[in-house]
Amino acid sequence: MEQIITGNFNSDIRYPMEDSGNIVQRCPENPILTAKDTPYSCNSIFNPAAVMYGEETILVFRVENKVGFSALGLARSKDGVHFEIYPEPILLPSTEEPFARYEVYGLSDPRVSKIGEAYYLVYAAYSELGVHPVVARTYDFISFERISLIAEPDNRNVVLFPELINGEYVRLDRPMGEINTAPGIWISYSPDLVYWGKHQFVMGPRPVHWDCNKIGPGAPPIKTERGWLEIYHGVRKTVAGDIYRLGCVLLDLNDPARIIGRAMPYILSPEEPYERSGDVGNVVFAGGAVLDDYGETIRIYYGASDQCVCLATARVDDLISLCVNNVR
Ligand code: BMA
Repeated sequence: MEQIITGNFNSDIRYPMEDSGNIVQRCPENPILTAKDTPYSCNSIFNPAAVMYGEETILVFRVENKVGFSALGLARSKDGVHFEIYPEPILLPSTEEPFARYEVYGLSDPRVSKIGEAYYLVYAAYSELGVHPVVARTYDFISFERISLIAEPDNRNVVLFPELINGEYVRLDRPMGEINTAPGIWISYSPDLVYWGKHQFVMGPRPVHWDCNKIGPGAPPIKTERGWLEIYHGVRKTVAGDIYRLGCVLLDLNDPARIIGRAMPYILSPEEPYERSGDVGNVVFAGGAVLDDYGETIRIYYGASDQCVCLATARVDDLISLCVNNVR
């Protein structure tokens, strides 16, 4: 009797089973900072940048006040888990041109990179003209010198590599536009942090995957022997709203536009109550990562549900294996 086959079966079709397992471990004390810990009035603190400052870990995070505007706050810690918050926000929207007109609606999503002896803070400035990344320099996290507005709108999630590569400053960012409805990560180079060029597309969302609708740089790239480890965020849109997760990719040390490997599964997904619900539920959003144990482990600082500041750790080798074993 003739067999009736309904549908097309193709033995080449793969069902990927990669899993990041327990590579990334949440800090049991999460959330490590909330609005209740701030010495000033605010609605929420989240999306922290992180950097080592001598023996201390410094976080610079987004503070949203009760009017709905954001500025940047700071916290410091000797053990990387217990933080003391500076008595007032450290950076408010500028009142001086040429920056003031681009910052009227507030500042968000900072990242910090130490390059040489200076610390460079990059944040997203909001105004009716759109969202622009601004870079500022500091040596003490008390006074900041704004250097430049480094892209036209709309562009966000700029991370600076922590050293010059082939004599140039290098950044990853995430431009957004009308035609490209699935925004991805680009790279650009600069001799002075003011003039940027040699823009190149690095990677985009992957169809069907957890990062299928939008991706953006997360923490500034971490230098490892095998390449630059970049922890990025990926968004999947669902009928119930967006889900923000974290993934990782390894970029070539000498030519960071070249991908060595990109992990297939996410490494952190909203799971805990503080990640599932908040002002914007189902969001984990990393802005900084620092190395520990002579480079063997990494501390990832992230915002959860646009509400609070959290910490997770991982072994660097595990993240690298996840990237290089899943080249697709
Ligand atoms: C992005 C930014 C982030 C925020 C995320 C989730 O577009 O606004 O600051 O954490 O959305 O709401």
